Amino acid sequence: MSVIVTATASVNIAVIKYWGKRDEELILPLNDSISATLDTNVMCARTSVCARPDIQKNEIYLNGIKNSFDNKRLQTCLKKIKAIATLQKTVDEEFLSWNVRICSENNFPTAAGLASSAAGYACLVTALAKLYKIQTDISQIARLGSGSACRSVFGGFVRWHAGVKCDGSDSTAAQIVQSTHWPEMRVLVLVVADKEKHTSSSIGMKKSSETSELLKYRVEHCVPRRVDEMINAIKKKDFPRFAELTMKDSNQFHAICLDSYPPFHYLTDVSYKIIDVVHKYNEMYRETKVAYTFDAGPNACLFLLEENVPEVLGVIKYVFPSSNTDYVRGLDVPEEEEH
Ligand code: 2P0
Repeated sequence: MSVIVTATASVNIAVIKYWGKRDEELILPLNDSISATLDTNVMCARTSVCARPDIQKNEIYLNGIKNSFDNKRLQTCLKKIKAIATLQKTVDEEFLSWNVRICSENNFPTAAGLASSAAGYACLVTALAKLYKIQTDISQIARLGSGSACRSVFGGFVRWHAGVKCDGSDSTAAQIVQSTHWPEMRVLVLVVADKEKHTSSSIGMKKSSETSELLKYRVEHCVPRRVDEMINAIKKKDFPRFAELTMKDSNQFHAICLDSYPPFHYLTDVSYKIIDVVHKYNEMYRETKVAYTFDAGPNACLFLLEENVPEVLGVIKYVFPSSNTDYVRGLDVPEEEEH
């Protein structure tokens, strides 16, 4: 006897960044954040979980390679879901006592620093919730795996409410609009480097929370206003406003990294070149047609409308003649129509 379930979850790209925790154990953020979840099959994780009485110990395989299950965040997610299943009596006790074998795969290069943990944990938690048939807000459980994972539980544009409670029960994600709301929106992912980042997000956030005055200012004065403006821009499909807020928020996040002490940085010369190219392109048209955003690494995500994709790709090819566009994928674009 065995039970197998499979789930998928996609990478999300933050347009209002999450940076800094008020509680490291419960992964509670200092501020609300907003992201776009890429459509299924574009850049996603696929996880199967098998429960069987003859599995001796819990096991996890990532992209076909056996990893250690001795991972606190992974164990927390499994424990939490089993505890809810026990409480809700959704499955019998014998089934709950069986160990699990988890197999997770990404359809994009894990090493490229493209937020694989967000899609991975969102997918894992979705699969486990399905296995144990629990009915609950799973974004809160995905958050315990990796903060930004709570946003990948939903499609379209998503807001992670920081919440105010100490137990984290109001720190949860919610969809702002479905992915069908803005069908012309595209994302180009420019892989600048596929090396491991030198300062992990968790360590970087801790350093910034402890030392950056700019982070305090951002949390109090900038994010609340930007979140409202961003939601408005998304709902009205106001691309220039959306784009300006996205770029300013990315720039502020990277300024906070430099304002931390000792400072750290994620952007490289190539990242700065991309920033310059985007601003020059927008200036040429006297209109904001493309926006960049960078996470905890040098890779750029460009947001733009579908009608501008061919020209922008041409510009990228011109500025970076050796670039390979294999990994350039779009929001809402089915897999077979890669650019
Ligand atoms: C974001 N990042 O909003 C921001 C922008 C990176 C830069 O969320 O410690 O991997 O697991 O909560 O979720 C990366 O942080 O960190 C992140 P943990 P996570 O997407």
